[in-house]
Amino acid sequence: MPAASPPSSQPALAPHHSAKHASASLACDIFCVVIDNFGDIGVCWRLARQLSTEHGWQVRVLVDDLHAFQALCPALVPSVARQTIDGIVIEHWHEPTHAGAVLKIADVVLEAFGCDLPPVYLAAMARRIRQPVWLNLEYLSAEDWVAEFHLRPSPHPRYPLVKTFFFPGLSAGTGGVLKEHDLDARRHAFSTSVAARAAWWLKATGEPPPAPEATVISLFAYENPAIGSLLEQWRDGHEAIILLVPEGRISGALADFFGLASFAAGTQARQGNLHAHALVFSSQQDYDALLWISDVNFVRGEDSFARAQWAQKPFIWHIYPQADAAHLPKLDAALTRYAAHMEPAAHAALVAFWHAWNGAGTPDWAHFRHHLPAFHTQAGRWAETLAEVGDLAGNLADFIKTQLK
Ligand code: TRH
Repeated sequence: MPAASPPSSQPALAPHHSAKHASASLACDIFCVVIDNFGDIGVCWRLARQLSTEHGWQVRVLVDDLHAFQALCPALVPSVARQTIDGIVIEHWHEPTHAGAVLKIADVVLEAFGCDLPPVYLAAMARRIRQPVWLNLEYLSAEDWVAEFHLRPSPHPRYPLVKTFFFPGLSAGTGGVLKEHDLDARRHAFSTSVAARAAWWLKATGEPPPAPEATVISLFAYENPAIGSLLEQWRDGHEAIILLVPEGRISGALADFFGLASFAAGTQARQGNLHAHALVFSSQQDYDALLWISDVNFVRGEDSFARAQWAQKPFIWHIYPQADAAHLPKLDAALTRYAAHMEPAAHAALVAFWHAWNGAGTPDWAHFRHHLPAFHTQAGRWAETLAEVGDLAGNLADFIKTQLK
């Protein structure tokens, strides 16, 4: 517990929802700093939506970059400092000392990925009559140490507050990853509806669905030196490849390959057996359909990596690169869990391809392609294994209940 209470002559703050803490309608503030890309706000937004819709919490998201947010939530207006979308209050956290339009402390305070709470907010947390439950939501990692550190408390050095570390993970004893209650039902409904799939193709590419024998691949990745070789292999291979590329960091490589000025949404290009479409970067809710419609998914970072697992399709992960190659043990930890129990030849092909896509060697599509049926079986098996960990929002809500008793 804390070493000392903060010196303060200010009055204690009354909680929003004093008496009925453990009741359904908890107030929750999520603080998010966007480091880069879309994963920080992507995870926070998905969690916010789930806590609101499935757990009935009153959620507020304070985020420092509304433009990144708008990319995956098109209803958001970046110039508006405070707005409500789908029942969730969104505030532009415009400077580190800013703590929302009014200083209100929620029952549950989530700081995402180690961002520092505004000092004025932290001080008010300590003054609140009933202290909030304070969590730091960490980045996802499949490494063994995660279960050991999940839910570890960390007393604040000056305030009588305790922060708890909440670790997402892929194994028992961790917080799991986000999965909405209705996700499997939506996936099943889409995947079995000829009309829904045809409508998707028309909207995304302006074309009807491809021939059933074509292999459909979605490509969401950072810049990647291996892409040129892979595009050549797809172009020169024996099967028709339909490549679906949401506009982003890999688009420049597609433009170079096809000799185009850009590979902006709406562009399509063919060479040999490769037919590539540049797609609009969709809303976050619509991204799942791209994973469901594809036979193989290239994903990256954190949130799309998790969604690919729930999509139950073979996938290749471009892990977020870190200094000193700190990401490589994380890549291998994920492979160790995901590919456990695969037969050796398929296992070796998967490991080799993931490694090549992350900088070690040249990806061999024919080798990978040969094992697609095994990867498909594994994808379904793995989703069942991962579901046993429980979904992150549910695990988090369960933990909060234990703290508010
Ligand atoms: O954008 P990312 O590379 O984010 C990364 C990681 O989270 C990484 O761990 C973190 O350290 C770094 O950001 C700062 O990849 P990620 O996590 O998959 O996030 C992408 C989000 O974008 C995800 O929520 C899915 C969403 N998305 C759409 O909404 N529409 C799209 O068309 C696509 C392709 C993605």
